[in-house]
Amino acid sequence: MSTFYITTPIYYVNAEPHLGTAYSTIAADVLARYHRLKGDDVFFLTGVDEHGENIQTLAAEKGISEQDLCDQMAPTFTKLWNKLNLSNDIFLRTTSEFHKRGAIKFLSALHEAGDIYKDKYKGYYCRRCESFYTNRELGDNKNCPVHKLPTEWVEEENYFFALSKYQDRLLAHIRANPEFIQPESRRNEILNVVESGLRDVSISRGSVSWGIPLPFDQTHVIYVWIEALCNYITALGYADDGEKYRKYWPADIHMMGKDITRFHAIIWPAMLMAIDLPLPKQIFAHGFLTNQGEKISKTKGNVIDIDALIGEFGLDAFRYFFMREFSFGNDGDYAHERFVLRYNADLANDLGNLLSRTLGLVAKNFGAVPEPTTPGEFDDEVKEMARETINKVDALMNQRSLDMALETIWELVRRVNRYIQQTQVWSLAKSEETKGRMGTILYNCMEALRTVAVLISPFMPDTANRIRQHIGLDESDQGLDTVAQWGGLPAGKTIGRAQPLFPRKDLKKVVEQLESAPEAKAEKPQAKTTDNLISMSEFQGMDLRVAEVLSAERIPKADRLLKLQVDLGSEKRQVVAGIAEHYAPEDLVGKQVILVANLEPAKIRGIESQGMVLAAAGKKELALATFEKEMPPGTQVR
Ligand code: ME8
Repeated sequence: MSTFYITTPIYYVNAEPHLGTAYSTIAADVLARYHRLKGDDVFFLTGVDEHGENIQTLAAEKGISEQDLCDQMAPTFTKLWNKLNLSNDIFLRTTSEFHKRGAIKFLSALHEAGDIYKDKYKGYYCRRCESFYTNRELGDNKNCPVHKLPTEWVEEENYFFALSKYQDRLLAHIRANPEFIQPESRRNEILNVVESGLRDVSISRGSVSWGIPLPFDQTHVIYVWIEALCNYITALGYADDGEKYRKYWPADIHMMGKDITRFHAIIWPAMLMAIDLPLPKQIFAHGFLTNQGEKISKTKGNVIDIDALIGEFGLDAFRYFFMREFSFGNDGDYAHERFVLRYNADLANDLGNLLSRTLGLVAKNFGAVPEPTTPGEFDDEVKEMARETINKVDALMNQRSLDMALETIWELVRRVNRYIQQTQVWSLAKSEETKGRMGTILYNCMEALRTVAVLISPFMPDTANRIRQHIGLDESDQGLDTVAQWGGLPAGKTIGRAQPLFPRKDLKKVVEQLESAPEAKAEKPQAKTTDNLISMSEFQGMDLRVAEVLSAERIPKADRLLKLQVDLGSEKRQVVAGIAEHYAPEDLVGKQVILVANLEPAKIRGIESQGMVLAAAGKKELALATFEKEMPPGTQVR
C-alpha cells in the first residue's frame, strides 16, 4: 500500500483561525481524503506554531503567561477544524514535549554537521514576520514586502546556518525535479532567488525568551521559523526515530500559502540536505483569498464570518465553494454574490436537480432501483464519460488542480442532466413497452450519481453520504475501486423521493443577510485588537499632509469613484477616492482633507492615484476627515 503524507502550515496562535487558514487546511483535507479513497495509507498533519517573539509580546500585553495564551488559543483552531469536518490525523502543538525533543535533536544534528556558526547580524527586520529582509527584497522604502509596513534596523549576535553552502545542490534539485515546487509561478520565483545567490540565515534569537533553548547554547532560543519547519518530522516521532517517521517521511506534499514558500522551498530542504535526510517530494503554494482585493488576515480586520456562511449555505457547500470558485494556486477575491451564484448554479441546479429528478421518477414509476434491461441511444456515451471522469479527476488531483477536478465532475453531472432531456425519460412511463427503457435510463442516472458521490466525497463528505443513502447504498465501502466498473449499483432496493440537497437561494436576500452578520458589521476601527498595535516608528512611517481640493470629477462607469486634483503646497497631486456616493464633486472644491502622501501610486480603473484621502467609513455612511480651521496646504499631520 502506498503512503501519502500531507501537511499544512502550523498556524500562529497570536490570532484565531480565519478563512485564509481554513482554506489551506480544507485543501489539504481534500487531498488527504482523496488519497484515502484511492486506498493509500494517509497521514495528515496540521497544528499550531506557539513560540516566538509575537506570542511573547502578546502574552505580556495581556498580562498572562505565554503558555496560558497558547492554551487559550489552540482550542480555537481545533474547534473550527472539527466544525469544518477536517480529517487530520494529528494536531501538533509546538509546546508539546515530543516536538521540543525533536527540534533539539534536529538542531544538534545540524550543529554536528558543522553547518552552524556564531556571528553578528545586522539587517532590516520585520517583527510581524519575525524575519530579516535584504535590501533587494525591501525596495527603496524599506517596508516589509508582506505587511507593507516599515522594518527596523536590528543588530544582534546570532547563530547562523550555512545556507549558502547548499545553493548549488538546491538548484540542481529544483531543476531536476519539476514537481518539487509547484505551481510553476512559484517554482520560477524560487529558482530566481536561488540563482541570484543565497545568504546564510540566522537560526537563533538571543533577545527572545519564549522558545526552545538551543542545545549548544542555552542563552539563545531556536528561531521560531527554524523550529516550526522541524514540525514536519517531529510530528512523526523523529525524536525517537519512531515508526511513523520511518513510514511516512519524506512528505508527499507540504501545502501552504504563497507567503511562506521561501522558508519551505529553500531553508527547509537545505537543512535536510545538511543532515542527510530525504527532502519532501513537493512544496505546493496556493494563492491568497482576498476581500475587495486585500489579503484576508486577522490583523487587517477584514475577515469573513465563517459561521455565518456555514449557517447560510451548509458546511459542504462552504467547502465546495472555496475549492471550486478560485483557481487553486492563484489569488481569489471573495464576494457573497459569487457564493450565491455558484451555489445556485452548481449545487441547487446541476447536482440537486439531477438527484431530485432521478429519484422522483424512480419513486413514482418503480418504487425501487430499476433493472437496466433495455439499452439505447446515449447510454454508452454517458458510461464512457463516467469512466473518463474518474481518470481525469485523478490526473487533476495529482496536479493539485482542485477546482478543475470539481469542474470535471460537474461536466459529468451536466451531461447526465442532458441525457435526461435528450431521452425525455419522463415521457416513457406511458406504456409498458417503453417502461423498460425508462428504467434503464434512470438506472444509468443513478449509477452516474453513484460515481459522482464517490468523486465528490473528498470535497463534500456529508453530501456524498446523503446521495449514497438516497440511491439505496450505505455509507461504507466507497473507495474509488467501487466505481471502476459500471453497473455496481444493485437493482431492487426501495427508493423514496429525495429531500432537496441544496434549496435555491435568493441572491439579494442572502447578500443582505450576510452583510449584517456580526463579523461583517464590525468595522475596522472597532475590530482593533492588540494584534493591531503598531509601534511609534511604524506610525511615523506614514506621511500625512493637509491637501486642498482644487477640482473633482466623476469617473465614467465607476459609480463610487471621484477623481480629485489636490494642492499639497509644494506640488499638486491626482487622487482617486471612493467617495462619489457621499459627495457631489462641486461640494468638494476648496475642502481641506488629509492625504496619505507617501502611499505607493496605484492605478484605479486605469487612472493613476497618487495618495489616499482619509475618511471615517461606516457600512452606510462616510465622512471625509477635515480640519477645524484652515491650514496651509502641505502642512504635516501628526
Ligand atoms: O506563517 N489566503 O503562520 P500563519 C490563503 N507559523 N491562505 C491564507 C491566507 C489568505 N488570505 N491567510 C493565511 C505562519 N493563509 C507560520 C507557518 S509552517 C512551518 C509555519 C494561510 O498563521 C496560508 O497557508 O501566518 C499561509 O501560508 C498561512 O495561513 C500562514 O499562517
